[in-house]
Amino acid sequence: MKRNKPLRPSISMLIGILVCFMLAACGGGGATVGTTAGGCGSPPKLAKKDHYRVGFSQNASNNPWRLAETASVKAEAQKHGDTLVYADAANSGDKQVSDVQSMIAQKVDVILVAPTTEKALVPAVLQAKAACIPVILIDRDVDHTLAQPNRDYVTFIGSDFIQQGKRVADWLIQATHGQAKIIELEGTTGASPAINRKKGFDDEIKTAPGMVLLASQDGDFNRDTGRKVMATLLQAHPDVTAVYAHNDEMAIGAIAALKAAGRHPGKDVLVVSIDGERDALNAIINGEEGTSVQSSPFFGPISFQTIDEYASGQKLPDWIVVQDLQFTKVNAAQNLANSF
Ligand code: GYE
Repeated sequence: MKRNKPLRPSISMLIGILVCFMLAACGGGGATVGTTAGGCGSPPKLAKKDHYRVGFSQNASNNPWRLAETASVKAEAQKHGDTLVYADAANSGDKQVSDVQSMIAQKVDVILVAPTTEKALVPAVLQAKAACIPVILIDRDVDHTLAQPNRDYVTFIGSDFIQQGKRVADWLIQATHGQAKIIELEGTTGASPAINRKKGFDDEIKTAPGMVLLASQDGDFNRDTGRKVMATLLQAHPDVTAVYAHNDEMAIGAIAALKAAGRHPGKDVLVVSIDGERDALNAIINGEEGTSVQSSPFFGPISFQTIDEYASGQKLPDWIVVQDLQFTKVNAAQNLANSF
């Protein structure tokens, strides 16, 4: 009897600790668990080590851009002697959340996430924080009203998508002397590049009254979806003179749809897009595409450099901006060798 008394508080303490841990691991407590119970920093700190176990949650692998990004991250991990825990979410936000949860359960040191959409990955980002694991977002960002850099995650490394859209619009305004009837093929609804490439382009063409947006529809950043959406929109808008696709894959799909309908891409319909993949550079060289603004997929070196800087205690900016080139007839051929 006497011995039981002092034991009781420690059992309940143990249970308390266990519940806390479960909440943290399952993310039931969201951000508050990380900031109050965790005490590991906001965002969580990263202890300096010679080698890390790095999680990389990729959102899909069904196009050259994604494959190039994955290859870049894997190669750099190997170069650093780090262990990469890799998962491909196959375009599913739900799967990507559980991929990140699995990395949390495996207690990796740091997680690189390329989020499907701005909202879907927020719970996973907050759960990693609660479990004291720093997250670095690469290539796509999350919604800042729900999770913030330098608080819930370390930083976002990626291109300026608004600027990309604006650069495409500027090229098109010049090439058409400010007169075009445009179909826009949007990237995956809710993905940060889709939201911001639309904003950058749409805002810029408003500065030229002759630039008319006939239709704008989701093509899911996918070649065949782009082709199908283009074929449908072409029937409703046969007067189209320009196509703006949020990525090269959809542009290549649109070119196929235009040709199938007896149109002449590059002549009666100008096609412009973003990414700089090999097929688009070849389409520029053969005259079927006008321009592609680069969106570099080579995130390996910058991601692992950022991990090292963060572990050294360096204060990082909210956004590490990737600088992009622009490809036209002038430089497409000379950039083929570095394309993907
Ligand atoms: O442009 C596209 C890919 O998130 C920046 O996603 C990336 C975009 C890229 O599917 O091709």
